[in-house]
Amino acid sequence: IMLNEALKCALERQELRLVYQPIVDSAGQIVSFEALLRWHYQDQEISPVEFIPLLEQSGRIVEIGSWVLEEACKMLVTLRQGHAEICMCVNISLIQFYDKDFVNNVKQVIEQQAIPGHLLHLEVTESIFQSEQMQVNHKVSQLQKCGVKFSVDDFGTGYSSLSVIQNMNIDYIKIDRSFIQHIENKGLSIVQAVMDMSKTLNFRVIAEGVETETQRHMLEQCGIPYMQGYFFSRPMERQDALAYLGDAS
Ligand code: G
Ligand code: G
Ligand code: MN
Ligand code: NA
Repeated sequence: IMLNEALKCALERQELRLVYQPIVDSAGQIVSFEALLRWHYQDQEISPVEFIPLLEQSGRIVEIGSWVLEEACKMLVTLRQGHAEICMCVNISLIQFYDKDFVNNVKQVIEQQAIPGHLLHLEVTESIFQSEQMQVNHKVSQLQKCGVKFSVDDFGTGYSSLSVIQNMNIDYIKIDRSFIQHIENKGLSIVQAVMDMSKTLNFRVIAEGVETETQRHMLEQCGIPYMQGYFFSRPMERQDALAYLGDAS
């Protein structure tokens, strides 16, 4: 309850900020950054795992999510100076996605920031596809018409049936880091199966949570085209991400 009260003022008090974690391709080049929300409250960093559910319960995730989208797109404008084709990945809560103004909100932000739609990747979880498939697919395709890409985050941890997966009209799947952690034993066949399935269903695959050279090497052997994780970089403050991209090129 206390955190809930404090959260109400977090945006006005400028306690919220975004950090950015790179995603690299098979040549090690940075292709995108994922924006991750941080809350600095009374000398502590509160994890999104704690405060996102509170924002979802109160419905304020819609307003905060819209702020995140705008901040991330402003950062993208800066990143594009010198890297015109770099992409920005933004996490979208289920509540935010289901909001009636979601599609217009996204369109508005990319128009205002003059961002080519294909540079914005929205990360959603499998759970959005569990109900009202027609409505969900309609929203997704309306934004895809503007070029916006959709990624399924934490793939493999939800409850999606194979038929739901087959009908997801999305662009990328991010294999959950739990499978990458176990890639040296059982995880490998899962990663291979996801890779095979993705070829048929036309998803591009991102491995998340890559922490070691062994994992990176095994994922490369599986033909995984994109990777993210502490092995490459932790999430960085805005200025550090800008410097990191500058140094990497
Ligand atoms: O960055 P970190 O590992 O602390 O993130 C923990 C969880 O919070 C992850 O599941 C991540 O997707 C989620 N998260 C981080 N930033 C955002 C955000 O801006 N919006 C939403 N909806 N979720 C976020
Ligand atoms: O659910 P989502 O994938 O959006 O979660 C992103 C979160 O995962 C970020 O908060 C980030 O801090 C965390 N993360 C990113 N890379 C790694 C990694 O290599 N290992 C671990 N344990 N966490 C990671
Ligand atoms: Mn994510
Ligand atoms: Na994830």
